[in-house]
Amino acid sequence: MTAQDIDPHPTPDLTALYAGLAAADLQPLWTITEDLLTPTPRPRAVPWLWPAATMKPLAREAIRLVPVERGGERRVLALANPGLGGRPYAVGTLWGALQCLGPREVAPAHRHTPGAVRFVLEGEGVWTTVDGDACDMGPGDLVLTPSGQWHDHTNAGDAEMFWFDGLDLPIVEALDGVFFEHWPGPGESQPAPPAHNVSESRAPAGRRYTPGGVTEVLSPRPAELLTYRWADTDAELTRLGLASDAPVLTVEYTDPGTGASVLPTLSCAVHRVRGHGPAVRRAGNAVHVVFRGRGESVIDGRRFSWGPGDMLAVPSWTAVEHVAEAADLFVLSDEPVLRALGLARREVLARPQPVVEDFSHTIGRRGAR
Ligand code: GTQ
Ligand code: FE2
Repeated sequence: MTAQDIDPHPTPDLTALYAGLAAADLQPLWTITEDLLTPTPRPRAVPWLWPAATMKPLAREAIRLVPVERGGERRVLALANPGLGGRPYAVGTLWGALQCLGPREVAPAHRHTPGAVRFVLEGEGVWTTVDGDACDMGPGDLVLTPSGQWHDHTNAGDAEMFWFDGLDLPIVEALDGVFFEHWPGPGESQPAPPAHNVSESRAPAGRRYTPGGVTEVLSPRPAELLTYRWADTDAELTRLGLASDAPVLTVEYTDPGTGASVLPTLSCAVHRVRGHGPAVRRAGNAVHVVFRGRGESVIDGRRFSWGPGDMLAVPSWTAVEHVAEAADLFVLSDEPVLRALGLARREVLARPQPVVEDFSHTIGRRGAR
């Protein structure tokens, strides 16, 4: 609603008022309220899918052409949601990316205030050193890099390595809280750690997974446990699956020391899909990463079909439903932030959504997998 709409025949005084406001860097709420106080969230990010079949050949070319050294830094392909006007964000509040390392490559050490999680898609012989602890990475493992902790990535093997990176960078940026530092040396990496996976053996005894999702806890301290193994995640889902006949099972990774989400800003979970799930929408954004299996999702009326390594943007308050015979999706969301601020909302819709646009053959199946 513009001033012109409100009053199509303004008096000279009224025209002068609007001119005076603009000249004084003031905006009258009555002309802008509909874009600000929307009845429901209006994310600029759109439902989207990045196919592995498109990303992986480009990642391989990047391995061939762009060395990972100071200057090249990390070899990361950021998901840039087409609704976000060129910003390198998967959805409004979340960074999502495909990171890859070639054989024998090391990505230089650094630290930053945004927190990160890595969910491994394929490869072996790689570790991320987090404040001196070398966290080994294998397919399906989740490795945390909490805010402010030094980290570097080492591929000691002969294979290429691919993983999903999730960061709260857009949230920290919105708070004008981004700080970044290169490792001061000596060398480009932290000293070679004497032992690997120390955080796993020293972690508090609490539970590492919560069926459905963790409760209203904001973690009071950085996570001590930095790695969650796929074998444990899978076992938890299998146990849950035997006790339930729901078409979608969910476990959220849990900080065993506090019972909270893995990072103060980020929730990580896995959906095991084994049927036609309900249409669900929640306030807050998410990125879903296919780890295993093939299936289809409808997000706000757009249908996408997917397979291993594909990544999906699920913007705030868009209804999402998944259909698969047997598939595991890693889910990254900003849920802890909404919970901490009393803004969390979730709704299960009564029936499946009508498919308005079918994207399953346009972007879901480009090239060979
Ligand atoms: O691996 O440290 O996707 O600093 C974005 C920023 C990964 C990393 C990203 C980062 C990293
Ligand atoms: Fe980093």
